[in-house]
Amino acid sequence: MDAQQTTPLSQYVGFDSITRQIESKLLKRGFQFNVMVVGQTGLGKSTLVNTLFASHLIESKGRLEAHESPRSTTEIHPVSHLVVENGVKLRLNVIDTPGYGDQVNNENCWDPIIKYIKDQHSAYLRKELTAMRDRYITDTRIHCCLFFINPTGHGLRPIDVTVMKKLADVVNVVPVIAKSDSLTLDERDLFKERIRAEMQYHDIRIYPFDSDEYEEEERELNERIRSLIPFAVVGSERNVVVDGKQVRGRKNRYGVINVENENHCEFVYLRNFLTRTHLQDLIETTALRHYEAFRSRQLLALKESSSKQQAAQQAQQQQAQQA
Ligand SMILES: Nc1nc2c(ncn2[C@@H]2O[C@H](COP(=O)(O)OP(=O)(O)OP(=O)(O)O)[C@@H](O)[C@H]2O)c(=O)[nH]1
Ligand SMILES: [Mg+2]
Repeated sequence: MDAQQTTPLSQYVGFDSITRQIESKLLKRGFQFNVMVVGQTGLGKSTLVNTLFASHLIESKGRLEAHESPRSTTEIHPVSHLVVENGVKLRLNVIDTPGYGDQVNNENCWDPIIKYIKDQHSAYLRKELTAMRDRYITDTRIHCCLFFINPTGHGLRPIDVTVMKKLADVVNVVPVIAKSDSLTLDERDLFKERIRAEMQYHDIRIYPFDSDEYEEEERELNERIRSLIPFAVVGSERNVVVDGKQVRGRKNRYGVINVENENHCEFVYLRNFLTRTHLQDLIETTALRHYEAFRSRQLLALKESSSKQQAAQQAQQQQAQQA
């Protein structure tokens, strides 16, 4: 007898509603998104994060008044925030890091940052491997690392090349040109081109990656994003008034830079990219590419050490028998 029975196609089964089922489940559970900011000291990392997610996620101890002393991030500092938009929950973790590169000897100054990223992977793996694992593992893996480039107009510093390469091995790296209000539009375009060429030359593989798994449409979008990267951004924690409206901006002697104006800078491109077009893919790529690579390396090492242990035990037993 044929054990496999097929339902005639004329009979409606209803599994096509699965997309709605998945969607409503995902929406109810919400998304966990972890972003890290990395770069040289004083490039506006803390400021940009506060601009991106509007509310002051990172305690603003900023130099808002001239007499205040400048704040500086001194430790790796994760801040959690729950953002709700149209009933969709986004659990956002922002990991601010201290600027590097201002020491006489900058060797290995990136170690704590790389260690932090790897530690999140091993914490996840440990939870995955426990027999009584939780139904949902809290995800603290870094999904996106915004890398801040000094707006010198010249190019990348050797230390930036080193740090970016190390980061790209373990996390999705998205480079941005910091404080881009200090460049003219021509300088900015030239600088962007130069950075892209340098990244290619040094074989720094930044996000988004090209892969056959993407649909044609996604590949085209990624191609466009790659031609825009590094996003030239401006950050501000203060509102200024433009045409009677309050906007996020920076006011100087010559006028006002409206952070959200696409003619002024590419802040809006970065925000759309992070929150509208690539949020889910950044999360997925972290799991499928970076975490998977870490996981297989760890499991292989575990297997090797346990087979070494076994071999040693066998040798001991043999020795004992011979004695
Ligand atoms: N012109 C200009 N200044 C900026 C911009 N973003 C931040 N700043 C200023 O730069 C200074 C340093 O900003 P932070 O956000 O503290 O820089 P950071 O990179 O977090 O610094 P560390 O934590 O010390 O590494 C502050 O005075 C900011 O107001 C920008 O886009 N343009
Ligand atoms: Mg800071």
